[in-house]
Amino acid sequence: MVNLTINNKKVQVPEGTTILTAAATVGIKIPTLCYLKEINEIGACRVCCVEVEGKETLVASCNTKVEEGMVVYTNSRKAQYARRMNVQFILSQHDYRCAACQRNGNCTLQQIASDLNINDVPFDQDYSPFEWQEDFPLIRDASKCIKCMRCVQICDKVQSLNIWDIVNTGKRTNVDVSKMRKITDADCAVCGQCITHCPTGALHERDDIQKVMDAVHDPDKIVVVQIAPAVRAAWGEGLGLPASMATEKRMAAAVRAVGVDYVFDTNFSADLTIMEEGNEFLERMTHRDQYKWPMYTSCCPGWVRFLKSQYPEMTDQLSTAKSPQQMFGAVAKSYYAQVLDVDPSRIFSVSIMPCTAKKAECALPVMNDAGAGQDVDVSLTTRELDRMLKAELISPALLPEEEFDMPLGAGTGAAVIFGATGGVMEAALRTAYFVLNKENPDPDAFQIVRGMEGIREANIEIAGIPIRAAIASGLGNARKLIERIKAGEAEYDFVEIMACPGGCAGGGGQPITDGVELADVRGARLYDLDKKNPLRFSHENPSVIAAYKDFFEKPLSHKAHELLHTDHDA
Ligand code: HC1
Ligand code: SF4
Repeated sequence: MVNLTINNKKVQVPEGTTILTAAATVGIKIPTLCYLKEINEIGACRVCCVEVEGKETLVASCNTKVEEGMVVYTNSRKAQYARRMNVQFILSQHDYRCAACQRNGNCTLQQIASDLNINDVPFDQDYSPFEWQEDFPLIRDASKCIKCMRCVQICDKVQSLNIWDIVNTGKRTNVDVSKMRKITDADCAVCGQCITHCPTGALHERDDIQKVMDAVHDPDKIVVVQIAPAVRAAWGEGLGLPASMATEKRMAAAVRAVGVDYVFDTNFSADLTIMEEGNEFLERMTHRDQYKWPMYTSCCPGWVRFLKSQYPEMTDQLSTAKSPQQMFGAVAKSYYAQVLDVDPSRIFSVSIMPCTAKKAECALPVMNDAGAGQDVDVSLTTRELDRMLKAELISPALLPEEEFDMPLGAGTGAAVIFGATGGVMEAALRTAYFVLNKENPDPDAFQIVRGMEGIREANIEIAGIPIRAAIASGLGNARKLIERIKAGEAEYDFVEIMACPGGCAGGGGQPITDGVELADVRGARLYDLDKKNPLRFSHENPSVIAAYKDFFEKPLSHKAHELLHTDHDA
């Protein structure tokens, strides 16, 4: 143990602890800006600087280790002066027109400037211009970048894609796409993890709210909205609603209050996905020799983009089942248009997703199988949902709860856990058990696949058939798993991969809570919703049963292939 004093308080911490962490153990808060625990501890912003007795210069507390007998002052005159000056320097290179910024009210730089009572910047403003390919779902606004390096490190260390790098030198130093590429030429998965870890508005999603509102106000359009499983676990965060208030039914009421025509649930098509993907897996198992193994889940578009760019030779190992988002879109403009007895071209299909990659997925040229334009016209993130509700002056706290519309608003507990890592696997195993044994298992029989570790394995036996399963979340973990498979060090039958750590609960489109990872808390909410749902098996979803009876006939039918499956090579 190491003994030191911080602000005259005696502190004892293990060797190797940083001053920042040591101070926190005795309740002393040091402001930080570029710091991201275990990912970015580079002391670049100098906001966490502190004075150490005997040292001439101030030190960054986030990456300076404690020493025996050290005497630290976190808020001496000198430290305070330097900290304020550093923030003022950063502001002088940042376009701080906060009122017109997506992160207004949720920006760490804005918060620190406010906390430090900075009300003027005594230096000339000099920031990089905003230049970007506007149509890409992910936007970098160089005028807001503070060179903290968090995005560089997240994409490199967690997602293993190295999309960002430092460019230029001197006062023109900035962060941009690495190797002088355009973002459209890089292998960005559009996972959005760099967005959720950016402390300012330098990275954000393309805002598509206006497209939705234009459709809402177009009398010829029938606006049909689907809401993804993981959105319900997080939408209240961006509005300051407590979890007890931010229920699924209040979310349905709030979205309806925007003026859309129907509020449906992606849980419906997550159940449909299980029917198609589960049966596809069993079909591949029956003709084992005709396929390469393992079969990979295909519902996460960040993961699909990753596989296609990093391991294109494995593309045919993806399940051909579309993601629930895309299945829903195709159903809305075919089966549901038929139910409503309207021309499918009148349907405007909107998804609300915890995800930025869904914006890229719905725009893929092949995602138009219903023959009425793109099957999903616009995909909004959870953050956009929150901003749209605010802009439409809707106060969810004042709204009574309402049901989803039917029939596409019915979902089971198996569907809602899609939003947590391991959930797709668990839902698929529940239904595979039923198909093979003609009876349901205990709904919690496969909870061995749950958890927050980045890579997990499970050996399961169903009706005497061994299934070797693996689950990974985070693209760096996906890469590790694939490399092991390629090297022959591991063999699996079925692998679930989600691009974001913790799955969609930790998605790149979720509300931003800087410095706090909430994927596990949100995931626990989804497991709770599963437990409370009277239906916990995808094959028991009454609307899915009706859709097969009235329209699709059976899983993997000709019509199902046409509308619910895709060719990932196309
Ligand atoms: Fe997901 Fe999915 S689970 S990908 O994380 O398969 O976005 O929530 O909607 O499509 O269902 C996201 C979540 C979501 C799809 C489903
Ligand atoms: Fe990297 Fe994901 Fe950001 Fe793309 S979206 S740059 S893959 S972190």
